[in-house]
Amino acid sequence: MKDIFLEPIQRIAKRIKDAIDTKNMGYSTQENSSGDTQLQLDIKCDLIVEEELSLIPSVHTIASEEKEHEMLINKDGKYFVAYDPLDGSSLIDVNLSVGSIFGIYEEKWGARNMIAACYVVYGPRVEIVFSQTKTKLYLLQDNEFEFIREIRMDLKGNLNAPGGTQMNWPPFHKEMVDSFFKEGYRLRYSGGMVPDLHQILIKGGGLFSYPNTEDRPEGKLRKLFEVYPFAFIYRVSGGDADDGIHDDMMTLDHDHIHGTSQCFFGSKHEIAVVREVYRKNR
Ligand code: AHM
Ligand code: MG
Repeated sequence: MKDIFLEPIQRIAKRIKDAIDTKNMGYSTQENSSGDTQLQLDIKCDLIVEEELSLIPSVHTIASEEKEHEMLINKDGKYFVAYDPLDGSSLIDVNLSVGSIFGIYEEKWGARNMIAACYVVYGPRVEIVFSQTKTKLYLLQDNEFEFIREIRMDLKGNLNAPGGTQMNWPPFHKEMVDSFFKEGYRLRYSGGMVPDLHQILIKGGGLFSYPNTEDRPEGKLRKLFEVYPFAFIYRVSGGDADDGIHDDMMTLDHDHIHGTSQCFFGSKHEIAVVREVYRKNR
C-alpha cells in the first residue's frame, strides 16, 4: 500500500513547497468549515492535493480541512484520505515552519480504520515522515526525496509543548503542565502542530498537549486531519497518544469529518502521566 501514497505525497510536497516559495498570495475572503479565513495559498495547496490524490485509482473518497464536504473520487476504491494541505498557514507571514498532514483510512473514516499516516514539514528543509508499520523519515535534496532513517522515540523526553489559551485551561491541566516544567522539561511551542510534533518526535520525546478549554470545550485540532494521523504516527514510532477521555482513542468510530477533540501526544512516560491525571479528573 505504502508506495501507492508515498510517491504522490512526494509530488504534493514538492508542488506545495514551490507554491509557498513562489509568492505571497495574501488573504481571500472565504472561510473554511472551522471558521478560519482561508489564504489563497491554503486554497491552492488544497487543489494540489486534490489533483494528485484524484489520480490514484484506489482512492475512494477524500476530505480536506479546507473543504466543507467530502469528495467521492472513485466508487471502486478502498482508501479514504483525510488531509490538511497547509497546517499552520498563518505562520507563513512570520516565516515559521508549516506542514501538510495525511490520514489514510481503509473502507471508511474513523480512527479504527486508519492504516497509514504521514506529514510533510516545510522548514529550512522539506521532510516527509511516513508511518505504516514503521515510521520513516525522508529528506528533499536536489529535488528528490531520499530515505534517511527510521524514527523511534525514547520512553521519556524533556520537551513540553502546551497548546491552547492558558487562562482557559482547567486547573488540573495547568498543574500537570507545571509538574513537567518543575521536573526540568523545557518549553518548545511554535504554534504549528507539524513542526512542534516533529521536534518532539525527532528529539526523542516530550509532551504536546491541546486540552479542552472554556473557550474551546472540544479542543481545537481536527480528529480526521490532525489528531488521528499524529496519534497513529506517535504510536507506530514507540510513543503514545490519548484524548483524555476514552480508553483507546484509536478504536473510535467516525462522527463528523470536521469534528475536533482535545489531544495529547508524547513518549510513553508523559502519556501515562496524562492518563493518570485525566482519569482522576474526568
Ligand atoms: P490551522 O489548521 O487553522 O492552521 O490550526 C491548527 C494549528 C496547529 O498547527 C497548532 O497546533 C494550533 O493550531 C495552534 O493553536 P493555538 O494558536 O491556539 O496554540
Ligand atoms: Mg490544520
